[in-house]
Amino acid sequence: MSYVDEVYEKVVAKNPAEPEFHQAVKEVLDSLRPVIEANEEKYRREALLERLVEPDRQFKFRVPWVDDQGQVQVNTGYRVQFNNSIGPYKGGLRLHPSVNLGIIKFLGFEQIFKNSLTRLPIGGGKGGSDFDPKGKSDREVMAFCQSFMTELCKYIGADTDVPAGDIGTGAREIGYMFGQYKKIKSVYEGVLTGKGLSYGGSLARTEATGYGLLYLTQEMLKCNGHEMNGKVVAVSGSGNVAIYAAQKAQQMGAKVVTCSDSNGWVYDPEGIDVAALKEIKEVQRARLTEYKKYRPNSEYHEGRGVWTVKCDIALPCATQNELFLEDAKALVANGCIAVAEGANMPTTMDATEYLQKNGVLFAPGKAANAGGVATSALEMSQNSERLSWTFEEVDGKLQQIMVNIFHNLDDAAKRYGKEGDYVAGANIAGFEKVAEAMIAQGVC
Ligand code: NDP
Ligand code: 2IT
Repeated sequence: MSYVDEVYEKVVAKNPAEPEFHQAVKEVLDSLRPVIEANEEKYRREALLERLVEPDRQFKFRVPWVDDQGQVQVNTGYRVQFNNSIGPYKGGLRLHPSVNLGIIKFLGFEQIFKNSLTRLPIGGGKGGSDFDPKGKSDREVMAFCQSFMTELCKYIGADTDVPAGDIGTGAREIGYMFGQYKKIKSVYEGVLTGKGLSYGGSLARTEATGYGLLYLTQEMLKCNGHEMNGKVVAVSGSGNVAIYAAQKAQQMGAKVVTCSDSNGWVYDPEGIDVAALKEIKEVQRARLTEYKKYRPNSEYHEGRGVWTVKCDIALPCATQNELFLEDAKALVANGCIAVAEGANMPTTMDATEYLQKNGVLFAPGKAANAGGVATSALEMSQNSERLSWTFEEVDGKLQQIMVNIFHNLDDAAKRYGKEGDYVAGANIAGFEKVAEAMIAQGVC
């Protein structure tokens, strides 16, 4: 059996009931076949793949807090420190009832390669909790965040592990967590990114993932003879990534006609009103059913259905495994030319294969959504030098990083005879730097 297949089998056997982690590992290992096969004996002796798929360490802890009725609630917290061969662990904190160890491990594993692709000095990690911020008062969210950080603060630090936002964790949650870290440790340091601007946050971090997604998509289109201007775009999700992806797509001259949340989706044939979306989601923290009040000509549908709308470009920006084979078939039948993942692993493996086989340009999340973590790394730089850069400076660096990432994957794919396969390109380019650093640092 090949080394790659052997390692994958071991991962499944050693980590049962973690299907998302298996999926993320399989996609990466399948892409790495040509790289590993070219040097199989060396990698096998180094046990490089075994070391890569085993987190450095993982923490699982109790998070007790008191709700507004005086009832004690208990959630489970996680932090997986996956790989710090190229820099301190870096990755978001997901707060969603579906969170479990397998989901955090899949996200942490993806983060290793994503962070490597940014070419900035950040390793891979991820954390979170099964806490659901939806419907909670600000005081309840604060109580949870303080309890979560009371334990998490033992394992993180500006040069050790720097968490940030993800699903359910935005500026409010980061603020409460930062306050608690500072109170316990008495250290004012850049231990979290995505902070508010008044206490060490970076301009453009809020916009960065969505904007970065569009900068990379535009470069991919340009290199394949297309442009964003005039395109019809379907976006899923209506959170941080979706909102700023829609905004930048519109600034580039495209028309975004959909968005969604976990209850339903909106079709707005005249183009999504981003200001209304921001008001509903960022200010009111309400559901998408409210959107029709702002745009009477739009349609709201219960359930899923974004990918059935005719579009040129699809940007899944909600969560993992939200674009299935049947969706891929609908997109291809409707003439879609490009799919770029704003979320982490939103496209199932069979859907990805179908899109690629049918000539759809496909940018995987670990490249396409890397603008968020890249700008987090820029926030870390600003915190270290105790200075803040202008919006234009940060945004300019972000654009350059996203363009470089695209060319980095494009080149890696070509080097291994896989021209246009940006999934393989991203995995190979991300792996090369990490593998080199791991080997240089010896067996550890
Ligand atoms: P938010 O919490 O701001 O928004 C998430 C959006 O996705 C909401 O519209 C939410 O709907 C929807 N959603 C979440 N879970 C589900 C689900 N199980 N089924 C259907 N819809 C769901 O998160 P972000 O925008 O920050 O994150 C979106 C994706 O982007 C995630 O995959 C995240 O890992 C990834 N990402 C985020 C980055 C960042 O900087 N924030 C960076 C890189 C990637 P509802 O409100 O109903 O739950
Ligand atoms: O998935 C991701 O890259 C994020 N949630 C952002 C991580 C970060 O450290 O900014």
